[in-house]
Amino acid sequence: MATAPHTGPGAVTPPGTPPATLVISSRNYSSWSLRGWLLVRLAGLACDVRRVESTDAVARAELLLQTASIRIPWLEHEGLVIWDVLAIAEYLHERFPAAQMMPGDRAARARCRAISGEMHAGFNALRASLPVNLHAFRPNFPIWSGVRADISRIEEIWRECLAEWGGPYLFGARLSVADAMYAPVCTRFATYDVTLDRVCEAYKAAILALPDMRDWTDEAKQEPDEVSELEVEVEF
Ligand SMILES: N[C@@H](CCC(=O)N[C@@H](CS)C(=O)NCC(=O)O)C(=O)O
Repeated sequence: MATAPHTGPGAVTPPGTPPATLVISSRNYSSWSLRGWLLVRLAGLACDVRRVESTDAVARAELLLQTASIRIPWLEHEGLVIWDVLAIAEYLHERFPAAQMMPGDRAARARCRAISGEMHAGFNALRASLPVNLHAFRPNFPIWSGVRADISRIEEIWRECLAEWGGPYLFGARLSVADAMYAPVCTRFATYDVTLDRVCEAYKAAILALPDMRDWTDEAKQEPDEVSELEVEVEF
């Protein structure tokens, strides 16, 4: 399903240029799609968004005709197909340096890459136990010890960045790739009513209040599909 191209104030594509396309799956359930979308918005790239159903066998076969990887999201831009959100982030940062998607300071940039990589590769307990579900609100959800360890580590990462770079975002006043990487964690913390310390709570609130997050969430709430495996209900 395509939506209107992004032509907002940050759009950098010259008029008349065919827009890029970001292929996503569910807005409600897909953390990776959300990250891809935020990265494109950070870059200010005018972009069509095409939503595909990757669990459908016919759709999967069609996808494989268009990209070497079945992984979603992927970005089509100027004849290239780029998949994997870190690759998309690095591509956009390189192609649109004026967007300053990474911090200007070398040490901050190194930290931004390190914590983005940590999110990309880890936090498996959190991912498995608290799936992204923007439709849902599950207060008093049981948080197992492995998930608690992931939450503690995320709070530590956020606290260090917010203390060192002054907030309100991880690297100061400008949003970065790292904020896009952790944005779905903020939605998880909201969905499962995870208690955070004051500093982390303020960061979560700042991310969830971003206009792009609100736009994405509004569209997610209009998506009719429900994936029963992800509608976790724990019984005691
Ligand atoms: N690490 C990948 C993860 C992408 C990913 O797992 N995407 C899921 C959808 S949210 C997917 O494409 N699943 C289809 C499949 O595994 O066949 C990234 O950075 O993009």
